[in-house]
Amino acid sequence: MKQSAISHPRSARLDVETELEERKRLVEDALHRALPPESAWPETIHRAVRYSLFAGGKRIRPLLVLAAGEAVGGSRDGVMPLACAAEMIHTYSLVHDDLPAMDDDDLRRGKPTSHKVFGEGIAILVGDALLTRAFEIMADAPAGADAGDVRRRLAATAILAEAAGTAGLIGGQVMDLESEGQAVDARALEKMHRAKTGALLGACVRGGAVLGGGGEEDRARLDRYASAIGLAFQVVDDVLDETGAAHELGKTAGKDARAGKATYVSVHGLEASRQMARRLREEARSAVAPLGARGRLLDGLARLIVERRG
Ligand code: GRG
Repeated sequence: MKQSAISHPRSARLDVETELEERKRLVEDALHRALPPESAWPETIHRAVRYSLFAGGKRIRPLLVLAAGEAVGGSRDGVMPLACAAEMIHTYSLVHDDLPAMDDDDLRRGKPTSHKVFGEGIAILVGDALLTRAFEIMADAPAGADAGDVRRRLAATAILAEAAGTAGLIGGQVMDLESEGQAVDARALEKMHRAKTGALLGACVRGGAVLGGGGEEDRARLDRYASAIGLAFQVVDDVLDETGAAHELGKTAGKDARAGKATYVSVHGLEASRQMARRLREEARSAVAPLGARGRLLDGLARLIVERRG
C-alpha cells in the first residue's frame, strides 16, 4: 500500500471520501423519492421494499454511476435515474439470493433477511417490484428531453438490462447454482463472477458514461476501469468471506467455504487472491489516471472496493 500513500496524500484521500459521502446522501434522498411511500396501497409490499432497500447498503453501484457520469462531464441529475435503478436491481438480487431456494440466508445488511421478516411470497414480490420499478424509472424520460437525451437513456437502459439478464446477473447465478458441489476451475470461476457481480458493476460505469454523454476515448478508459473493478469486487468478497466477521460483513461469514463453493480463495489461495485484488486495483487506477481530477471519484471507489472490510 506504499504506492497509494505516495500518490494519494492523506488529505486528498479524505477529500474524496467526503465527496463520496455527500454523493451517498444524494443517492439516499433520490431513492426515497423514487419509491411509493409505505402508506401507499398495498402497504405491505412498500414496507417490505423499503425495509430491504434502506437496510444500510454501501451504495457502491449508484456511486459508480455518479462518478462515471461526472468523469465524462455529465450532470448529476442526468445520471441519477440510473444510479437508483442499479441500486434497486442490486437489492432485488440480494433479496432473491437470500431465499431458501437459493442461498437460504438469515442475515443481510446486518438485519434479518426479507423472507424472515415478511415471508417468502412477499420477499419474491419485493425483488419483482424493485426490478420492475428500476426499468420504470429508466423509461421515464424528463419533460423537455431532446432526441439525444432519449437516445442516451435508451442506450443506458439496454446496458442495464443486459447486465441484469441471462448474460449477466441471472447467468452468473445459474452458473453458481449449477456449480455447487462441482469442481470449478479458475476460468469458469472468473466467468461466473464476471457475470454474477461484475456485469452490474460494469453497467453502472458504462451506463453512467453513456448517460453523461462521454466521448469514445473516455468510454474506452471507463470500460477498462469497469472490467478491473468488476472482478476486484468479487475477489475481495471471497477474501472477506474467508477472513471477515459477520458484524463487519452484515451477512453470515464463511458461508461459501462451508457450502464447499468455489471461491477465489479456494481456487487460488488467500495470498494470491489478495495480490490479484491489488493488481486489479492498480489496473483500475491506471485506466482512469489520464482523466486527471475528473477520475478522482472513480479512483476513490476502486480503493474503497479493494480496501473495504464489509
Ligand atoms: C438472485 C438473480 C439473482 C442473482 C443473485 C448478486 C447475487 C446474484 C448474489 C448475491 C450473493 C453475493 C454475496 C454475491 C457477492 C457479491 C455481492 C453482490 C455482494 C454484495 O454487494 P455489496 O457488498 O452489498 O455492495 P451492499 O449491502 O453494501 O449493497
